[in-house]
Amino acid sequence: MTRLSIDAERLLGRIRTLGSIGRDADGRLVRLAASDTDREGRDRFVAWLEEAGLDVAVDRIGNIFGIWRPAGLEDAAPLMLGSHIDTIIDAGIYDGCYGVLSGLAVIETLKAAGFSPARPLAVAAFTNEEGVRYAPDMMGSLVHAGGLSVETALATVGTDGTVLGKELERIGYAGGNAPGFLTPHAYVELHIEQGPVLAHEGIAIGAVETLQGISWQKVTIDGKANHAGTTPMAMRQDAGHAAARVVAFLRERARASQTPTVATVGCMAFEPNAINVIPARATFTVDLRDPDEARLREEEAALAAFLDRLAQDEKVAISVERLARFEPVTFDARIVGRIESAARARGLSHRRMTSGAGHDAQMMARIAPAAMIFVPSIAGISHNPAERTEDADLVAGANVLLDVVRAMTAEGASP
Ligand code: HGY
Ligand code: MN
Ligand code: MN
Repeated sequence: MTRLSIDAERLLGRIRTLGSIGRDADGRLVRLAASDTDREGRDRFVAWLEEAGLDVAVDRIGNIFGIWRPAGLEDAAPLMLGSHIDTIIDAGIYDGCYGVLSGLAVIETLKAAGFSPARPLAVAAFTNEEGVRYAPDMMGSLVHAGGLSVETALATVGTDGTVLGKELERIGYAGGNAPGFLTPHAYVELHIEQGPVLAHEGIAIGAVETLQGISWQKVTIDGKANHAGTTPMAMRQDAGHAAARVVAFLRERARASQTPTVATVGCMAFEPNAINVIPARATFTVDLRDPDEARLREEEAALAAFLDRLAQDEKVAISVERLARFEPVTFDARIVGRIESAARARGLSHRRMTSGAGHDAQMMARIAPAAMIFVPSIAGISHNPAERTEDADLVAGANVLLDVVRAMTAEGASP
């Protein structure tokens, strides 16, 4: 089988073009789910799908699919590639977009080479993978996998008070297809690692075999506003101080645990948020993750117990809202093996690994054999405008994806 390669300049150019869409006045890349900038990115992606001659389909949660259905294969379940093109606030240009655009590049390369796949090929851009505006994250793929009803998802109220369904209508991506209308035969996602492992070890390809569990909660602490100057320390019900104790508790516990547990408080707000008023209310988010489900539950229980003690101690009221909860996932060993073989055949160093970040593959693994391919993130940086991956690594990852797809869609191949 002659070796094919993707059009590197076209892929790299598209990553940069998409990375230029959605810059705010300060030059930050912000394409939050169902926002105007998300629409611009979506429109650009759809235009590339149409140029490639793919069927374009959008479902009710706004997931976009580009589908290549060779004649005679119209009804066969596709091999699906994909990721997401929504971003966090002040994002890098590779997170999600790299996997979506590489999936498109793979399909274009195979079409142009006259390859006859044994099944259709599809590339997906899932709605709201990041979960920054609407929780939970990986929402579009979760709905596609049947883990969340589309009605519940569309009714989600965002951090800005908007309703997701109304926003999707407003930006023209409230599609007509029923969620899950396109059940894949298998799903493979290419993504930057977003962590330090591959870069630190000088390895080119990650064959991702597991993905850790994720627990997202919103905590609200209600104390009592009072004068910052006149209120003795012993008489305070200081919601701000109580919140700070939670941040310290989580970090110290995770660092002392000698386990892969990670804990992050990424958002925090005080009310009334005035320099000379003891905070009456503190609201913040807790992101807990662990590859082991039992340990993740232990961490959730330890936080709950700490909050109970804290409420007594600080004379505050504490309430918790669950925003997302996903158990760890094990990917399909056969596909992981194909990723390793493809890397080896191209002379690329590779290793098996787990994913610290959540991904759409985590949801798609509920309905089809799935796995992921990672490429190195320089200095392990991501969710940061300094996120970067060497062009050679980007191209190598896309070519490994190409080879895995060819192997998986050869006549008679199983995942
Ligand atoms: O949170 C995550 O891991 C992903 O970026 N949504
Ligand atoms: Mn991502
Ligand atoms: Mn991300």
